Amino acid sequence: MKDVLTPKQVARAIGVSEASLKRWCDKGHIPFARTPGGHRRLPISGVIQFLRETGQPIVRPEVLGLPSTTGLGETVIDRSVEGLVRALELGDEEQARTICFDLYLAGHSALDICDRVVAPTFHHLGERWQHGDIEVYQERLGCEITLRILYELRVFLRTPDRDAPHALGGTLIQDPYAIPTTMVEVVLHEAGWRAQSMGTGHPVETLCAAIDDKKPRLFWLSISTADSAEALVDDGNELYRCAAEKKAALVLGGRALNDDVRKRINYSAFCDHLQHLIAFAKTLYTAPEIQDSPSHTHPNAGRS
Ligand code: B12
Repeated sequence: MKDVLTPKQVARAIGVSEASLKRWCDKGHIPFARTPGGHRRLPISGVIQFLRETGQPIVRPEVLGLPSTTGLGETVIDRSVEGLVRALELGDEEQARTICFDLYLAGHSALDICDRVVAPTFHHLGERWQHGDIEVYQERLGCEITLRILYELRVFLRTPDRDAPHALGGTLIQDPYAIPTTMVEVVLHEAGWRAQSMGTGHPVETLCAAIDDKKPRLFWLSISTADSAEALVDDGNELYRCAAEKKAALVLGGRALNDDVRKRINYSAFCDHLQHLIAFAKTLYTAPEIQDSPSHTHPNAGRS
């Protein structure tokens, strides 16, 4: 995946002349920076936002680093789960990327893709593994592919403002589940936060050290598994103490956070889904509207 593109590359990808492309840049439809030599350079995130908002077809997606089948996938979110399950079971990375990126290009949010496509896909894969229908390697390969897709999706999103609040999070020491904490990072980033997942497997002391050092406005803990409810309650309360001291909101979520444990932990918010997290995060910070967003009509509209 290329982070920055030339006008020529983007023009080839969408099948227009370089001159038209440069004109759209100069009119503010696509953001760009100039090299010291004065050449335009277009961040992929701005190009993707332009394509989403205008519905401009992509004729050569591979030029943008997208799967060559981009545009041929499912754009109805609820029908995508089945296809993604199949693609991940087969280890078909290009197909899995096509499904996720087509949904995003069709205007679905990363939030919806995570909550309504990726999470149910993994719930299905878990059931299929439990019933002996798929091998462990298929589930694990599916995780690796999905993590790569989430990192790519993050590159497509608008870069948060420099002064946007910082969010930090991860999982505790016995919890190896990487997808949920990565998804939290992606959806907070989409909501305009400077969000960073620190990954999995942290002793609570180092999470507190991170809060001390980085002073995030929001700290999330994703809890997918716990060896002992007692240890989880102790760690959760310790984390809340550290977060409260630094005035960070502590948000908890994850499949292993059952009612019994939750009632014994202090927290600022508890969320079943990422959608709830974003609703809560908006009470703390709402990203300003983009001033120079491209027009919602096709840039060729009205031209012969
Ligand atoms: C992938 C996977 C693994 C991988 C994870 C690899 C990786 N790098 O992440 C590995 C190989 C580690 C693994 C291991 C095991 N697994 Co496993 N695994 C799964 C699987 C298929 C997907 C997990 C996942 O990523 N789901 C996707 C996420 C996004 O969905 P989610 O957790 O529901 O998250 C949503 C919400 O909870 C919420 N959320 C989550 N976190 C947060 C955080 C915040 C802040 C917020 C706001 C919201 C939020 O938002 C998300 C989106 O809507 C699940 C099936 C399932 N139902 O999830 C089984 C599953 C969890 N595993 C299971 C089992 C049994 C195991 C093993 C014991 C297998 C074994 N015998 O070795 C081990 C145990 C490992 C351990 N230490 O605990 C069982 C657990 C059963 C139970 N009784 O709880 C499950 C349910 C499969 C099944 N159906 O039997 N597993």
